[in-house]
Amino acid sequence: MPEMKSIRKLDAVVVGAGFGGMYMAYKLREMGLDFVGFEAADDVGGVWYWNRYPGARCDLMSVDYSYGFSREIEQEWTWSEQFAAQPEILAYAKFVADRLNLRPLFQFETRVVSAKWDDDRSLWIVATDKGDVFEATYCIMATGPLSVPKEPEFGPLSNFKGELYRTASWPKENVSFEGKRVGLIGTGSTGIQVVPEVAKEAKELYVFQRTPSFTMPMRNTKFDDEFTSELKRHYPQIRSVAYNSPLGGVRPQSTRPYFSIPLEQRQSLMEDAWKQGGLAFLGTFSDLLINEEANEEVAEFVRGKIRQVVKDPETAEKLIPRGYPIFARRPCLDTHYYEAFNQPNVHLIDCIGNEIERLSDNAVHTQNETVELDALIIATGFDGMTGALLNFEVTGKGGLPLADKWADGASSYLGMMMHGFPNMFLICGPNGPAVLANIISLNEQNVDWICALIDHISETGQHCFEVTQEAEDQWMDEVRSLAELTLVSKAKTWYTGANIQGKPRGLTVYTGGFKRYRDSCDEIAAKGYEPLVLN
Ligand code: N01
Repeated sequence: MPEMKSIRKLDAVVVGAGFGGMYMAYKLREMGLDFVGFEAADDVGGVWYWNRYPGARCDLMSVDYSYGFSREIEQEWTWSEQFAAQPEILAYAKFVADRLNLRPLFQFETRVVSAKWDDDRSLWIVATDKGDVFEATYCIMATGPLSVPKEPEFGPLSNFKGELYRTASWPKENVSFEGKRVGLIGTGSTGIQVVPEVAKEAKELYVFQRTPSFTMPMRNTKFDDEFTSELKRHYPQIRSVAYNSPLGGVRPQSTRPYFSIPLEQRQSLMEDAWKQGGLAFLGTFSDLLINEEANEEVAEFVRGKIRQVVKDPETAEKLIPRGYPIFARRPCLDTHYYEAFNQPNVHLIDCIGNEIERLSDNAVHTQNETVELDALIIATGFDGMTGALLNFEVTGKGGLPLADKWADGASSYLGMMMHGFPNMFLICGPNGPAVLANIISLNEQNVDWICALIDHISETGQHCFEVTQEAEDQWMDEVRSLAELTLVSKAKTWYTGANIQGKPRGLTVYTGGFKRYRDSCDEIAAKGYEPLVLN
């Protein structure tokens, strides 16, 4: 343990300098609060700082996946394409940090190691790995839903003595796979983006796939000057549509149920959606996440496309997802993923019934085969939603560890607060719409709502809030009953904790959509924050 230094008293601490933490820091400074932000990385960007693997790209449109709070930033920043790649998104985060002078508000390369509520003095005691201790009225967790990578079951990874890369902490230096035998484990959104890029370079690429994902062509496009100036003229309208939509983004929505039109018309609309790319399917029919039969027909259509693209029928059958609804796992958007399997240097290793057992000096050993490699890429996903918050010591009233509160599953109010954890805010926490909505819109909405509550508390002469157990239970009932209406919980995913051994199962996402969620939050504020006890 580092030696403890002096204690600094603050109004607030903010943990994380991703898009949520950056906007929170900006707002707190505007409000004149005394606070410090902490960030483990040496710069801003959060998930986009760490995930700099080849092919990393956002599958939400760049104009959506950007801040709407500053008209100046909207006008000064120019996106180069419809779906921005990681370097451009990280450059955007840095641009915002420079433009708003946010970096002095953070201590970089600093991890928070504990956050403990002091019952007697009603404040948070926050300690860092630098040995600093802070006492703060508010503790604001902007730790992100996907910041702690999953440790795969076949570990330890250090058993492999060749070049080892994790997509979630990719090196800053250029990595060359030229002339190398490369293995890739994991075929979620991340692995699917890696495959076509590494396939261009590697001598051989072995893709270890357990559950095949449904992926659709992204069909990304570059923006020209004319389009960009039109876009910039229309930002207010774009934001308004986004904030009033279920996804918090400008994505086509449909009110047409799948079976409301004849088969031929359905087929023709699906062909159009496939040609259009992106998530056009979700804008073509309204009920794909609630009607199992409709969902299965669309899934079968996509399976047919995989058979058309992948030339080797045996490989195509292995790549075809079965046994769970399409869109129940996060729908992936790819650029020539299936096409990559037509290259002679790309090999699919099916891990169904052939689990990866262990790594050795220079190989991956599955139950049935040994694959010798020079380099190995791990893209096995994240301990989503709760991982970051359980990664250090967080204790609430009466010394209650967060891990105990969440022993049977993460519970919260609006994904922003928890009974037993007064004056703590979560930005995009579990049981809010994060991961099913545009997280930048949600970050902004959460931060604005939290800051309005902080203002309200100080205006009413109070300094402490806590959500009641009753209100939290009611919110969790709503989260659960909405989840039962959708097919989202019918797949084994990180959404439900099913990717981590021993993690409590259950969908920790509010599935009512961004607009309905925002309305609920606004209503609570309009009624004077009744479910919160202020003192
Ligand atoms: O992680 P995942 P991800 N043996 O959990 C496999 C966001 N994101 O990093 O399903 C063999 O989806 C696992 O197989 P299985 C996005 O929200 C966004 O790809 O457990 N395989 C699966 O194939 C996304 O949902 C963008 O059978 C093993 C893979 O690893 C989230 O990040 C881009 C294994 C993990 O897939 C996570 O995506 C990228 C084992 N022992 C990511 N253990 C955008 O574009 C795990 N796997 C915005």
